[in-house]
Amino acid sequence: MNCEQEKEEITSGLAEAVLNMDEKRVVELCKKVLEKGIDVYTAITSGLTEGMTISGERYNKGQYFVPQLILCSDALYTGLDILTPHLKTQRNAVKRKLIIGVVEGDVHDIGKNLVKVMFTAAGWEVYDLGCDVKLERFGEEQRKIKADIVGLSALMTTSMLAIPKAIDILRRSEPAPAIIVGGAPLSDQIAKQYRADGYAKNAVVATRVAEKILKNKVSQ
Ligand code: B1M
Repeated sequence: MNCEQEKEEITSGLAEAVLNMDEKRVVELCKKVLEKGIDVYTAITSGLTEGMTISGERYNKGQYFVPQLILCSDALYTGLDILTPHLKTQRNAVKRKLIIGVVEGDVHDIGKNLVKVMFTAAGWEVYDLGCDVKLERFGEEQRKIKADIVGLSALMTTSMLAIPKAIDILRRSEPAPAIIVGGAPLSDQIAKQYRADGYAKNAVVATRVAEKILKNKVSQ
């Protein structure tokens, strides 16, 4: 087996191990990622995250149930705990600040946690408010932290209705941040309708969306 094949096998093995709820295997493979100098970012995005995404799809199809999802997420977090400290963090001259949280009524925080990992790797200072965050809190934290961007996450068609309300609160806060939104029921179109500054389909593109918004702000 050549080196590329081996890297590919370890990465897809990570996805499989998350999907199979196999924490022991996740630990073994994460150690291999580090030993063999495999890109940690790829191992997280194409390995661990991919496994969690497929487990969600299995749930949608009625192939997995809540207990399996919880075990899959345990395996995902075990892997993130090992790999995240080794993620190459970009050193930026100016540290951008992000506040992120899942809106009230919603406890789905796996996606939000992955978005947080990506912003941390991109050199941002991240303030994580957690999940089921009372909407007023976004405004209160913004007044204290003065973030460049606030990220709002929602995973349900019911909880996403809180997003435009959170946006109203944030628009009235001083200084008003740029706002990005994400989560499975959202789309570019809904984000525009809610008057967010940007929408990110997944954790990988989220940092790019944020950087682009800030660049456009400067050039305006
Ligand atoms: Co629930 N759940 N769940 N759930 N759950 C969904 C969302 C659902 C679609 C399942 C279904 O019915 N098919 C459905 C919502 C239906 C709707 O829209 N109305 C649902 C439901 C109904 C519920 C409960 C109400 C079930 C019940 O109790 N009857 C309950 C809700 C509790 C509550 O929130 N008040 C509930 C509970 C749970 C668990 C606790 C068991 C668990 C969550 C564990 C946790 O997060 N700590 C869970 C899970 C795991 C899911 C599914 C299966 C998977 C979600 C996930 O983690 N995906 C989900 C169905 C599905 O999506 N397939 C479902 C993997 C993750 C990597 O992807 O979260 O999409 P995702 O994040 C992506 C992108 O969306 C994006 O980037 C991430 C990474 O690439 N992204 C952002 C997310 N946030 C972003 C923010 C950004 C940018 C990008 O910028 C700010």
